[in-house]
Amino acid sequence: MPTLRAVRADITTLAVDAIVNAANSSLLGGGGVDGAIHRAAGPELLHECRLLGGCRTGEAKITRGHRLPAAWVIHTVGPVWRGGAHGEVELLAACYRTSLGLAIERGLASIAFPAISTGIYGYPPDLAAELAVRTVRETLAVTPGALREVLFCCFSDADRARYDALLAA
Ligand code: AR6
Repeated sequence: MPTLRAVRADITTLAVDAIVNAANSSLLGGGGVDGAIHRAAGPELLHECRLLGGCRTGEAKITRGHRLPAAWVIHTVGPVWRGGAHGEVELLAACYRTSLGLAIERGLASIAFPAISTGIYGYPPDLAAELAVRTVRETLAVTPGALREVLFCCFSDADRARYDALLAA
């Protein structure tokens, strides 16, 4: 079973095999972590994303990391929070499952997730963190692969504390 760990960092600085991007369905960039990743990766990332034909909510697509320290970027599209009764839970879980699936399929050893959907898309951070940790644990328990480390990349001290508590349980 890979190690699960929370770190407080700008995800664009992490030297892992793959970082996950909380993108939108166009895959053509945006604000938040998506904007930061495109700025750090350089224009070649956008060129590669243009060839992907977008991405549905809950699904994921992989590109090179270009100028990032991470070799790969896994772009996933989280749900917009609309109160919780519109499939948000299942769609957010699918983001973690499909992203891990791509990393495992490629034989990657390390991956870092941001707190998908908890910024501009408004998903309550405590519910999102609980779901993220549970889904990653459940997926890894049933998927053999080379993955050694899964990082939850937190952008605030509050999120870091949340993930530390969940991971200690
Ligand atoms: N490193 C790590 N985490 C970050 C960084 C960073 N550099 N920057 C922000 N976060 P958001 P969403 C955290 O809004 O809610 C974009 O426009 C942030 O604090 O980036 O899934 C896309 O194109 C929060 O905890 O993504 C979509 O249109 C988390 O990353 C839309 O936003 C996610 O916040 C997606 O919204």
